[in-house]
Amino acid sequence: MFQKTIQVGVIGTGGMGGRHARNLALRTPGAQVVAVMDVDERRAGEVAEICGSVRIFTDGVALIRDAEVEAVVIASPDSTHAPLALAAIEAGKATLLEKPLASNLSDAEQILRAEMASGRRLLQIGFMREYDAAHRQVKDALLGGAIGRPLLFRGLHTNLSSGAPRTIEDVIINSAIHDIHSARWLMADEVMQVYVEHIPAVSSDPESCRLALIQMSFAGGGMAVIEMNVDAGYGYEVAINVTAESGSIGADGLSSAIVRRQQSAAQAIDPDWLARFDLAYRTEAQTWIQSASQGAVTGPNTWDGYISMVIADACIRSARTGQPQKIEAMARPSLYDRE
Ligand code: ISE
Repeated sequence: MFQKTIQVGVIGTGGMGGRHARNLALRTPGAQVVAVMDVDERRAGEVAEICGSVRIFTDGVALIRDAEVEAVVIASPDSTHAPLALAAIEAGKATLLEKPLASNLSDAEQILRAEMASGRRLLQIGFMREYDAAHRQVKDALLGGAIGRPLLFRGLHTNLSSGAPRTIEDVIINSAIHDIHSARWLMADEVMQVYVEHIPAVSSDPESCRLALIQMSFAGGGMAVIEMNVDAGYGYEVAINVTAESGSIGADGLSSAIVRRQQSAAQAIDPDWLARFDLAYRTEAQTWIQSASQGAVTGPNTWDGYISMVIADACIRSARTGQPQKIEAMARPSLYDRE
């Protein structure tokens, strides 16, 4: 099944990078983690040890250029994504890049253009929900065509708590970007217009965000509505539903058992995305390694990362101005047609 073992370098060993490193080193046939990078050497050392005493770097670009490293995971802070993605494209290495593609739209466009100029897809973007079994079932059912054309996507995304109040920009670019991608993926269409309203976390600060309501209109006439609640207080939830021409399909994403006792029914809710999408992250790593070993990167691509940023940018403008915003973007280059 695997052509060869792929030697991977992981940049960023925090929660997400550490999880990718462990999954690749311990649970992904065909992958070998050979290097990790973090500015926090102690943290990098801990992850390196779990991965089997691999080499430790403090410079991400040096790791990317290292001859032993054949494929790269970028899971460092968002502001480092652009220079590292550009270095990975220049080095011609298959890369799993955590979302968002970049921390701003102009960097995202620079990455898209650099990859287009290289003539091949090297980046896979970490929209891991595509590898979640419940999401996959919904997608497959829609592709099967039994309930007709999708008309409306509804998404619910909660975070247990936000700690300090988050800005509307952070909430859209860091959290709701997953839902924006899910809506495009499941509706199989591109977004034409967005309208966003939000409830501030701090009533005197309209830049803060407690809850955002995102509406989107698609080119083919479909619609989406997304509730992004960043301080839910009860748990981490991602639920989806698609209403189609002759039926509807959805998944609440809760896989825990329902316990009925004393006239009540209870179901555990995960605390965070690492728990909720544990299996999806493993499948994502396995699929990425498999495609990289065959010399082609599949899955969510740089276009998906870029257009999500274009939509996110319009969402932020809509929240700030109170006005619907049109999506202005180039047509999708054929390099990014999904397999
Ligand atoms: C976080 O950064 C993630 O990527 C999670 O998947 C998402 O659900 C969460 O809202 C983000 O803050």
